[in-house]
Amino acid sequence: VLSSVLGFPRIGANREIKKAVEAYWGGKLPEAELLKTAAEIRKSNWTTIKAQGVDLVPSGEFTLYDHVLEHSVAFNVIPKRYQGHGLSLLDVFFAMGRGRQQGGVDVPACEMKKWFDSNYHFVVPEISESVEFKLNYNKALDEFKEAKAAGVTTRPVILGPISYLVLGKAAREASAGFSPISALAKLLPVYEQLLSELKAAGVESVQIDEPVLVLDATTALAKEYATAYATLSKVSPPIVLATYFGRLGDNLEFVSKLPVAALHIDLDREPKQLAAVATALKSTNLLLSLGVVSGRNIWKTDFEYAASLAAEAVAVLGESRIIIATSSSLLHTPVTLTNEKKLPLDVLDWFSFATEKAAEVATIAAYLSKSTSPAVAAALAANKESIAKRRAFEKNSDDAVRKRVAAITPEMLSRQNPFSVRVKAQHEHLKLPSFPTTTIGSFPQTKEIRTARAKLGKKEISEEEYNEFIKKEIETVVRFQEKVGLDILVHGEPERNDMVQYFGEQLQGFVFTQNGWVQSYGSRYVRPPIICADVSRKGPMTVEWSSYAQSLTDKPMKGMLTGPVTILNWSFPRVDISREMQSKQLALALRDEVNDLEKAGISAIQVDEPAIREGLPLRRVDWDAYLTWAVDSFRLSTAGLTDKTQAHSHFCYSDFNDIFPSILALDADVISIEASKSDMKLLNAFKEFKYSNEIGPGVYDIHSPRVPSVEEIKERIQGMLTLIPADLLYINPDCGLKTRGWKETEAALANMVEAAKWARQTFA
Ligand code: THG
Ligand code: ZN
Repeated sequence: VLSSVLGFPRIGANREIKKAVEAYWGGKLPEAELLKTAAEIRKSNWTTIKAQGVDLVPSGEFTLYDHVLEHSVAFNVIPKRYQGHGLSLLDVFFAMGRGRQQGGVDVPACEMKKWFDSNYHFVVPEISESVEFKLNYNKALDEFKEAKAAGVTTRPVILGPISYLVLGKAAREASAGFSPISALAKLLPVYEQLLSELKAAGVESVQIDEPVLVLDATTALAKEYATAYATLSKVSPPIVLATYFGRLGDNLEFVSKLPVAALHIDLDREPKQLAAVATALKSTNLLLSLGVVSGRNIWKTDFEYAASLAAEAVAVLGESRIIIATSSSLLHTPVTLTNEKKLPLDVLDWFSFATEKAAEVATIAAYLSKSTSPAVAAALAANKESIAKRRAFEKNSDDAVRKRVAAITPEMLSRQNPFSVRVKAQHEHLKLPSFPTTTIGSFPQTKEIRTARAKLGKKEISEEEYNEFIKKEIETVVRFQEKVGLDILVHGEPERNDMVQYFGEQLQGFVFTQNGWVQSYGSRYVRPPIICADVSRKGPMTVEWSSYAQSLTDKPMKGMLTGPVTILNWSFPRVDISREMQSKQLALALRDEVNDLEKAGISAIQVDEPAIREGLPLRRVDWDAYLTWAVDSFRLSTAGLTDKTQAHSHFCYSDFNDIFPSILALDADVISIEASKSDMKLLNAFKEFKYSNEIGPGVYDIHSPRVPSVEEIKERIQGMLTLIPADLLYINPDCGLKTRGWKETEAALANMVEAAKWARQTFA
């Protein structure tokens, strides 16, 4: 039984890649040095995975920004606006990822979207009839050779043609009704070239990722799959077709007939699909790759359970046709546990990060191969003991929390009066002009802020010194907002590392890592906290800072909280109880915080739910169950407010035309959404569904350092007014400002306020 890993984190055990990439962007590291660091990390990844005993080591999935963007650049899917500036291909790549405003070049970034239901973002390919696919470079081949030279024979990984096109969107210049999938016939020859080059180089098998095979809509693409893989299999090394994050469902019918060498399925997410898949493959000669080691969570794999699943497959297909694998790429897990020095040893023993997961697939495969190695026997025994201890701990529920969840009543989910009544009380109370201006909450997280936090962590400064520092930062942010003329202020969140980690660290039931970084987009990483017990609030979490900020100004100060669904989605959740239970526990903790903020005199409270859309199940039949508890959780956390206090919420990448009724059902008084990169199509839904609460679609994109002009913002406001009534419109950026520098923030917000003043004169 062979073992395999589908992909590995890119960051490096000590964040080498993040640091090198950011240094390169800052002009502090030459390209050659950046590429050298990248090569070192790749080599380290390959040798690490191999050293764990893994048979099939991935290559080619490494990237300095995003693997989908990498694919676009390699296949020459480069929009015209990034061409002709005399940039190197590497700088074109980065310009597409993050925009560029330098040396006379001024281009915004391409759109980013969430990678399925994860917190990873990919750069959306822009396809049109006029795209000329060609191979600018063969990354799969280059890195295969590079690994070989380093002594590791790898299995190259590439994103499949159909997933690539389906994840793309029609470019602006495409004709109306153009669908990227119609470019398949033109794209396939380039894949043929790529794959035949791999074959010529002696590649033994290639992993082609087709994650869209777990989506409902893919059923309509059976013919495209048949054609594409018939074509590719003729010239390719044997293909391992990888699916992950969900179940094949009905798509199994055509997938099992594709001319590939192996099929990979995700048994972490969907163990129940195993029987059907094994049966469907019985009459074929395909191998079956079993994704039993989670690529999405950090709990140690229960070897006995994994082996029992594998035994089921072996019974149908025989041992020689089984591969033991990670469920997906390990991109979504931190690099290694060895850098965690602060977790209690008994807790540390519950987890596996990417490196440890590589060892897990190897051990499970050895176990199934009836290995007699003492090391394998020892690993099995240790696993059994560790799993038993964790299960024993998980039985210790917090009775008070469980009782409180059981006692949630329908009244607790509804505000006292409908929005039409509340809005009057709120405008009177907050004294807002038309087109109120606000921001999403965070202000630039400067080097000074990060340094102060790091010093506090190392006890180089006292808590008092740190608090004084934070107070000064808050005051700076408040004075700036007053000066620039914003209407609803924020305190800027200098005390927060991350909007989820910060709450995780203050809530009972979480543990957190020192170095558990997971890529979110480009060079940006997060450290998801880990939920390991029932969740409750130890005491007020944000009240002191918000009250302090409010004491500095007569303008309304918005309190800032992260919503229950988002905390859950951006943490590593427990797997022994349901996500619904965890979400409701979080909601009750937040409800207490919301009520305390109101009591402390805060009259606008934002409960952010940027992750509500990404948590939506990939299959439609599963939507209702999720949306019901997700909406209830948000309402539970905000419904304790009186009429005069505004409940705000914020959503990123608001691709939520599908879940519109649920957005309405949240009954937030004001929502802000990221619409600036989605070409306004989203706003149509607000018109269609007659959204009647207040709303601030972002008037500019904060993910790029580019400063939007007043004219540009006015145009956007004008566009919005064709779809949203003037009395409901708020003016704000499309997301928090923490990744921005002060200089561009000041300029952009000044332009934004000026555009809002113009709107008041022109439309009020
Ligand atoms: N927190 C979490 N997930 C997120 C976001 C978040 N997912 C979606 C969106 N926001 C992603 N955006 C960002 C923006 C900035 C950073 C990370 C994700 C970021 N990270 C710092 C870095 O990489 O240097 C590290 C921050 C820290 O010190 O903790 O700036 O906001 N969970
Ligand atoms: Zn956002």
